[in-house]
Amino acid sequence: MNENTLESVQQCLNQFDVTEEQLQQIQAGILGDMERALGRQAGSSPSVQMLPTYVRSTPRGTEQGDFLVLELGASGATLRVLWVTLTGISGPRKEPVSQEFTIPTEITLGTGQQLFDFAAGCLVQFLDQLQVGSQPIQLGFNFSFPCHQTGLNQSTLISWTKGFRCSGVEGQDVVQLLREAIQRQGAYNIEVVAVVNDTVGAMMSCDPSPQACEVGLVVDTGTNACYMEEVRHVAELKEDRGRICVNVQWGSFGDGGALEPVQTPFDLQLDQESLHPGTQRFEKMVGGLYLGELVRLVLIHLAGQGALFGGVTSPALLTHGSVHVQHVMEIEDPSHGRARAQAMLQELGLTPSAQDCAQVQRVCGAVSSRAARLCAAALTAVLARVRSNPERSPLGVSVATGGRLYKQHPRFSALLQQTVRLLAPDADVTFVPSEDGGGRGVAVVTAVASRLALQRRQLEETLAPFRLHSQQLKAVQAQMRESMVRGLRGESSSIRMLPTYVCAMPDGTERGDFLALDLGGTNFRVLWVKVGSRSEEGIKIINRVFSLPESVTQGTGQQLFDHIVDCIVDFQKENNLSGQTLPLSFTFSFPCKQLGLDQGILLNWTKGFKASDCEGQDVVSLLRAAIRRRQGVELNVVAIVNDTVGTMMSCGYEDPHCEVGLIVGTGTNACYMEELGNVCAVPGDRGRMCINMEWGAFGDDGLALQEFYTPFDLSVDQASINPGKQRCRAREGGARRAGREDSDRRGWARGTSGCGWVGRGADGEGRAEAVANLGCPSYSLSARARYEKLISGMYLGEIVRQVLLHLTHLRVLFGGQEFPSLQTKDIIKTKFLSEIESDLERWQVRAILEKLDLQADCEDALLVREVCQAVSRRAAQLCGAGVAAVVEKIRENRGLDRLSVTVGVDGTLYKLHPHFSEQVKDAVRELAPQCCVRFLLSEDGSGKGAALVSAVACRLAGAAGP
Ligand code: 0WK
Ligand code: BGC
Ligand code: BGC
Repeated sequence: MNENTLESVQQCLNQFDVTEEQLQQIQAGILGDMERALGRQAGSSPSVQMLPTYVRSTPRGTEQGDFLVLELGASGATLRVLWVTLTGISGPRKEPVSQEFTIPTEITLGTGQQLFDFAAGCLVQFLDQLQVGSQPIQLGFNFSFPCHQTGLNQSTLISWTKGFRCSGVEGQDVVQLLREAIQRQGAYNIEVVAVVNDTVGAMMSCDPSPQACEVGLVVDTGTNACYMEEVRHVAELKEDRGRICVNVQWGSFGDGGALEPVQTPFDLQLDQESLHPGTQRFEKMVGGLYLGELVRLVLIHLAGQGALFGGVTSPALLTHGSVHVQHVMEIEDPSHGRARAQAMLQELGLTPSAQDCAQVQRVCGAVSSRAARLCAAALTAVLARVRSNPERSPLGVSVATGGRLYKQHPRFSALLQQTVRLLAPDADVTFVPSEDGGGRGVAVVTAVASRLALQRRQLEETLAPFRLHSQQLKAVQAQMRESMVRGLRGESSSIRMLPTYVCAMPDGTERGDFLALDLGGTNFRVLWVKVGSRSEEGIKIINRVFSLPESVTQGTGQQLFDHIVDCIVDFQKENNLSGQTLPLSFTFSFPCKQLGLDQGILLNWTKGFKASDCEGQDVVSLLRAAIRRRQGVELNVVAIVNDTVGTMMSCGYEDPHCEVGLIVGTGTNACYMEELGNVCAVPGDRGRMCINMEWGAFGDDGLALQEFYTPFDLSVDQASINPGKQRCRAREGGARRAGREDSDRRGWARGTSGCGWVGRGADGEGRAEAVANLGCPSYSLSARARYEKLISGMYLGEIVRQVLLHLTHLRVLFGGQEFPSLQTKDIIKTKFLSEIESDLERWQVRAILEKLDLQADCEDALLVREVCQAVSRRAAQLCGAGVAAVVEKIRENRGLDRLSVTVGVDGTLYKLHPHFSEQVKDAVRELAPQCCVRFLLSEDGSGKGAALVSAVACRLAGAAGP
């Protein structure tokens, strides 16, 4: 072979020579693309994809169990099935059983269904031989194509690569497609629990000791890598702590033109004639599927120049794909390569000379060397990312290697490693051959995924009782309606339906200055309310919030009311009202049996209040007594109002359609304008009266809500200040009605049929007896408030805590670590739910948990959010069912087809929770479709409403305010 020929061969092969500088540019190009892709910066179009794999830790070696692994696409048109037994840290290592199947071309280029049916068929064939019986089998799917994963078991194919182009798969979840194919086989109970890229399988198959691999490299028909990245750098995940394995998908590097400086005409021709022109440019210079083709194109070129085979080609040589990577690898074998070259060329119908064979070897060498060096440049870009993580140990990096080209090519791995040392001299890299082609790694990921799947099932089982469906809500609505009617009739009912003696809404003519107290919500407030003309001054409010220490709310009644009077006096002083006797309205947000506007017998405390000597007493008298005890103070208590009534009045001042008051705060309750004719406890049947439902106790009679009470709710109830000790000792309606006939407003209590009313100062039992004798179908002092404990802010946090404790016990949460703070009652405030359920990123949720000394990872944070969402959503739906029952009652009272009504609302849970109010509205829309319900948030709370109640009373009584 003459010099010219050799020269023209050399000239041709020089094109495959990539300089160190070019390699560094490629390394920098890939690193730049990696960072842009991680950042998901708008407008940037990086050519590597950086796909999160949801593998969040390198193998721990603790995984155990038998797993089925299906490998598709790692080694060209073959499919491999493996049975892998993981034996944990201590168990003896078991070699996987595997079988390889060749995929016919008509399948790799056919429909997706054909491909997945073929795969499922291979699984059955394999399992038939293995005789695994009918036990449930967990499968890990090693799918070596670019996929966008949203979890370990959800993966959408972005685009086919290598020799595959099945229709109807791109953009689909390949796990679902495989599940459907397995179902079509109907042979085995196989659960697909994880989908893994082959690079991840390679990385995870490495032994964690002495050092876990943090990079997975595959060079087979295709090429790619993955590595452990800091999760905070992966923009699409919005997390701040921990690591996640990222599938680089470097095969597409250069699809934007970055490789043009090193691409040869052979690369361009190969790409043009490939299955996916214009894509996977880097892979087409490195991957085994293409190296043989590149060699073939060079041989044709050199033959065309007369530099080889005497310028003769053959049909076989001119045939696409006739030279394989296997040929290349064998030809480069230092000892047998030359003979192999001859054999191959003869198989291609050529008559090669010895020089031809030597040149062919050089061509193979040039093509594969470039591939190894380019691959090294890409790998050093990945190593740079791994080593850029400050929190990472300074130790070297272990790279798991896989793929037939890397493993079997005589020089590829050595040249690659040599080039890595050249390009990253200070990177202490260890190359670790992956086991079983990554099959073990896929089984490890499957083990992790099945543990997570079990946790997900346990979470779903735990939260299932909180997920209410409309039938259940309709039942609650109907039961609430029934209890309302029974309550109005004075029959046994858990909903007391207490008359409030508020019979009219404000009409804007009210005037005057009023003092108002607002007790029973989060804050105790004293207010000075100036009611002016609606068109001019409107209503001006000066108020002050006063703290109510537990020693007062759970002390004696005298302490409580003396404290209240102290606050009033302070307020009067601050506002130069001392000595003025303004009408005072008392918003007292507890169940009171009102005997008049200014007389209300406290039936029982709720919401953590427990002041003694109050239940069964007239609260207004207790306040007046405290005023009397405070020398020199004159106060004219004219009305006691429930906060629902205050809220309705306050909103009614803005919107005359407002006829319902709703509170969802520390406690929950509602009131509404009922036809007087339906209120058995109050004489008269013309006009309307506002009824304080006290719906918090709904279900206390055990006739409703039973099915909703989870063990968590029972624990909260048991630990609450008023656990459900007793059930209503109902009296027949008859007796009650008897009492009513002969009573005057005050007489009601004095009815003959046992409606005696106990003087003040009676002891507990007597008091219970007294209340029972009060003729109201209510409960003894410590009613259970079942409905309230499923809905209101005082309890939601505790329900969440109970559920979190349970999930921790199940090791679903916090890795089973039992944090002392989670044992602490009331440590989870309902505002915590509101924060966690607002649109916070995972890391922000994690930060909130840390404030509670709960060390959580971002997965935990997501689970905690799901628990909060389930608990608050149930509360909102149950509350919505209650509102639907009320507005439907009003609609039917008025015999209307459609009702438009406004509900005045207040309460921190309704106002501050990000989704609660909308969920209540959704439930009302669904359960009361014939009602058009507007929810009007109360400004200034119910203190204003209470003042309006006095103002209306004064207006009705024809007495102007002082
Ligand atoms: C503000 C009202 C007050 C009511 C409270 C309920 O002015 O009367 O008791 O809302 O909401 P909470 O403060 O319990 O969340
Ligand atoms: C695929 C990668 C895969 C690589 C090695 C490429 O064609 O896009 O997902 O990891 O081949 O098999
Ligand atoms: C009380 C009601 C009050 C509601 C909202 C409940 O615990 O029994 O009277 O309206 O809380 O504050």
